[in-house]
Amino acid sequence: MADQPPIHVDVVVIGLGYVGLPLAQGALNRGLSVTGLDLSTRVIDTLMSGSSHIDDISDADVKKMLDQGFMATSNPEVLAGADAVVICVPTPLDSDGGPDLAAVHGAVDTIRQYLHKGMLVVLESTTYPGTTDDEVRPVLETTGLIAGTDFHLAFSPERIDPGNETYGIHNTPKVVGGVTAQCTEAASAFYARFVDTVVPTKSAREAETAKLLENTYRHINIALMNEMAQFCHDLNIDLWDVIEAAKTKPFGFQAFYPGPGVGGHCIPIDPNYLGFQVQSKLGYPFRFVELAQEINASMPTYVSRRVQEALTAQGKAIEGARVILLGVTYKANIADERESPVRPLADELVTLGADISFFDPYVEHWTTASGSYDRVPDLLTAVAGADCVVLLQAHADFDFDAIARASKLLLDTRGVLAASANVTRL
Ligand code: SAJ
Repeated sequence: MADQPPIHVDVVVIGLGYVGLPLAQGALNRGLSVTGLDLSTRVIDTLMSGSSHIDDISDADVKKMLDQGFMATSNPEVLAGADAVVICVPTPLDSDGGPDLAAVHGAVDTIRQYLHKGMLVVLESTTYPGTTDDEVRPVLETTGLIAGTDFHLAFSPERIDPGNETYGIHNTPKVVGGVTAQCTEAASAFYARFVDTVVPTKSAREAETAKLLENTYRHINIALMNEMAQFCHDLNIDLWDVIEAAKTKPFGFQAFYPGPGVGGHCIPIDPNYLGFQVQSKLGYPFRFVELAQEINASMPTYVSRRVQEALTAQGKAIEGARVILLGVTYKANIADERESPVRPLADELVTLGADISFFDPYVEHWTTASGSYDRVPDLLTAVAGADCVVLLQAHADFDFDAIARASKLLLDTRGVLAASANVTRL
């Protein structure tokens, strides 16, 4: 119908994944009207049928969102009536390890077609410093509208921690940086409507870089623990005990832990954005990130070597050994398998000739480069029948003591069990 005024909505969220959907939910719960825009008809149909496709939002949550007026659509015309639009699309790495901003560019081009005076545009997708100023702003200003005058443009990093039951959208401080001071003010006022604490930065660049600092900090400190785990084992030092002692220091120390590698859609990926920017813009490497990436990525191979070593100590060859992997997601207590280090571990073990199986309460069927697996039907029976059990994700559903009792040999990569005759730790 021509000349119908666009339907007003406070905010359109582009990208309804683990970042966009909780953001939409948070805004709805503080009385904003929200429409979700996504390219995936599967996501839209799932949400509009009252079901959730992500860990932290239940079906009941989605039904409540629909009752609050939420609508998911693939029709970008909803942007015509939006006071604000927040971009929450994925920013993976491309084949040569640089940032793949295709989804961001697509979202920005869509917004450009509906950009109108007074609109607030916020990018939340993790990216390298300068993206908002140099990649988003110019495209939007081809409309003739000027950022800071006719519309507002800012960056605000997402701080979703999947599975975190303490911190959510309302009580996690929100960093906000605009391409102009007025943009920072406008974006801060927007978020203040549903986030308890808003932290304005000097500009979008500082907000973009703050996110990368947060995740690079984690990435590097995890790598430090992973490297220490290797030489502490060789020096017969119990690193888990070392960490428990060090963390008694009430200031100046935060505990990180070794593990089978670093998974997820953020920690193994985001620091490379900073490394990419430094190398491509300045011509020299961000050495910390490169070293951390190398160490974290080597952990699956290291764990496979530790399995082989443990079997050898029991006079068993890894060739033909039955090895069961417990926990194949990327971290405990969630179903997400993205970038999980357990896949490369499985492939290494298969290459060494092991006969692998898996159990994970969140995963029924699992595929790696070396094969497809169904979850073993009975955990303790499978554990008792295995030559080596590898605990990889310490899901709260596991009865660790029962598993240890049933195991001939168990390699604990998460330090949840005490070392004993049949239990060895990373
Ligand atoms: N890991 C370790 N040792 C540690 C901590 C983590 O091996 O001491 C591993 C985990 O097993 C996992 C990976 O690193 O495979 C990432 O762990 P994570 O706890 O950082 O989990 P993410 O990536 O789901 O969530 C993180 C957020 N986590 C926390 O702040 C605790 C945060 O960095 C970001 O808000 C979020 O990524 C994001 O979206 O950027």
